[in-house]
Amino acid sequence: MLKKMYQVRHFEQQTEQFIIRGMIHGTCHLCIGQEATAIGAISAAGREDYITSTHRGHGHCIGKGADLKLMMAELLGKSTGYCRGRGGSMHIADLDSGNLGANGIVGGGLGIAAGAALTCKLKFGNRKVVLCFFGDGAANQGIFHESLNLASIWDLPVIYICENNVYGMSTPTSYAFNINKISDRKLAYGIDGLTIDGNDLGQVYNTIYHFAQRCRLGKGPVLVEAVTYRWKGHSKSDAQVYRSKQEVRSWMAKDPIARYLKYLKQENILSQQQAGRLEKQVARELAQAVEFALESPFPDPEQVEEDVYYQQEEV
Ligand SMILES: Cc1ncc(C[n+]2csc(CCOP(=O)(O)OP(=O)(O)O)c2C)c(N)n1
Repeated sequence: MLKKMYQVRHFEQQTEQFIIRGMIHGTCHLCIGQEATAIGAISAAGREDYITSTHRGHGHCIGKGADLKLMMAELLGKSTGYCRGRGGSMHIADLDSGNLGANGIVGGGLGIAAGAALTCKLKFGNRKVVLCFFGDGAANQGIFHESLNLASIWDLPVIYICENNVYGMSTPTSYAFNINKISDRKLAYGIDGLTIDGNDLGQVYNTIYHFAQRCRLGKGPVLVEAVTYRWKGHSKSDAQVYRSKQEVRSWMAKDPIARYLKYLKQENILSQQQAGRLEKQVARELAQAVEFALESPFPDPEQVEEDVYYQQEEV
């Protein structure tokens, strides 16, 4: 899990550099600071389980085992990327590994998750579960209510994971909600759920592991609110006038990676040197991904319409 959190952090830092250099076209949302929620939750579920992601989805994709080379190529619009360079940062999907897709529509994954969970129930007898990630802003979309209600009445195996990173663009959750805990909305749907510290990898892992077991017993969906924070602006163009530097610094002091490292050291599981070696290994992997992406060709403009329209097979 530490390696995966390093992968997310390094991938995002490199991405930020590409953004600054104007090499990423379209928008791009960084999840630095939120690593523990994505990695803890996905690591707790099984390889055969599904995820739906968001516009801030690099951590979820890496958690599900995405190839950094293909991810970086996609971000740079190259033909070797996950969507052959057509999707960019917000549209990385890998159906083979159970990643049902990042999504540019706020709340878009909530409907997909209910559908996928219905398949899990009918086809796999609840053996597989769906982890549905969404932001606090998405929890105020109509689809949130429809998806949770349907999943509840049909006992679908979905773990709804609301990543409350304190803002929906520039709107603080304290303004957008009249409740203290987003997980309290579980009451409206007759399901279980709770609010956890999304920067505490162990807490995220244990919570999702527990609920995944419950889902597999056919006990229906749950709503987990993971409280975390994005260190960077909402997207490429965000002057961040809505928050103070001191607030950002106070959350940076709760760095989920540093916190997990401290735990590993305290418990004599990993030394400082071992952690350093692991981080260097990740940096090397990322350098290879960057090299691959930079050397890859852009898609041929002649093929721009390929895969956009459905091709009816001849009968
Ligand atoms: C349906 C829809 N409405 C509005 C937008 C524009 N938009 C993009 S991100 C965003 C804020 C989302 O906030 P949240 O769900 O809390 O996720 P976060 O960005 O904090 O990770 C908005 C309004 C969109 N992409 N889709």
